[in-house]
Amino acid sequence: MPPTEPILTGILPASLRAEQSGAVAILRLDRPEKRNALNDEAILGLEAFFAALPDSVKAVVLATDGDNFSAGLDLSELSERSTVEGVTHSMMWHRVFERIEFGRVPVVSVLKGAVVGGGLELACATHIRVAERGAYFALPEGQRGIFVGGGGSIRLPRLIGVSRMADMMLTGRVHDAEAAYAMGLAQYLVEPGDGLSKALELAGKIAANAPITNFAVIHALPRIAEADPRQGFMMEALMAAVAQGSDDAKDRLRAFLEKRAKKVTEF
Ligand code: 1HE
Repeated sequence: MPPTEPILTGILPASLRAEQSGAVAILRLDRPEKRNALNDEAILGLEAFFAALPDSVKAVVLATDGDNFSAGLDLSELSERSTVEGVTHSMMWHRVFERIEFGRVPVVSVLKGAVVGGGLELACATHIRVAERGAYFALPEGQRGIFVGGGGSIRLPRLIGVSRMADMMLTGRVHDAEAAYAMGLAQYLVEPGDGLSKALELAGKIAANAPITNFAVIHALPRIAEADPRQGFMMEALMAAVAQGSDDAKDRLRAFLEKRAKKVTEF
């Protein structure tokens, strides 16, 4: 792995820090004493990070300090909020998480310890989730008398279905990493402590893809998947033509035909 350099130090709050290693940026939630509970400062810090991402970054790893991914919404900020403030607050989370999901580069998250409430919603806004054994997944909103507000009702049912999400919210059910992996909450399951290295390995591969392919996977694929199939087929055809027409695609296809590229089994 290339050496890491701190980046964006001037714009990140104390609860976040970022470094860059080659074409991969590592953003860390750094408030372990509060289990990386997400206060407004952290959410706006995430937004600032993705807005200011250097052009040289081609993939991001979202990791955390301490033993947990995130305990979700910082409950100490919740109690005095009016209804209107509550709507505005939720819409702020939506804006920031959309910036992650529909940003410039793919994001790989490293899930360990608590992946709870808004922490799980944040994880679901990333593109690839690597879960360490020992991670646990829950939506305690039901028990706290609140509701998800970070896009969870949109993103979680796509991954696990409405019935499993309803069960988590109604009963407070906690899923271990193995169950979460089996139901599709995470695409990778690794041993405790191996999450960051796996995420960096994956981010390195992603960063080496043609930018047009990463763009298509982030921006076109989810829209096509949710479109009326008649529109979807057309969008797919157009996206395929745009990608195939790029110089990058032509170079890569030529490299394969001239036996200079890796085979599928060698990636
Ligand atoms: C917090 C938070 C938090 C911990 N907001 N301060 N999320 C929840 O309902 C989860 C609430 N947290 C917990 O159930 C537990 O903290 C955990 C199971 C995640 C971790 O337990 P543990 O034993 O490792 O830590 P702890 O001793 O409970 O917490 C350590 C400190 O972090 C403690 O503060 P301290 O000053 O007493 O040391 C906790 O108060 C603090 N802490 N979690 C504020 N969440 C957009 S809508 C999203 C809606 C939601 O996310 S709802 C789910 C909220």
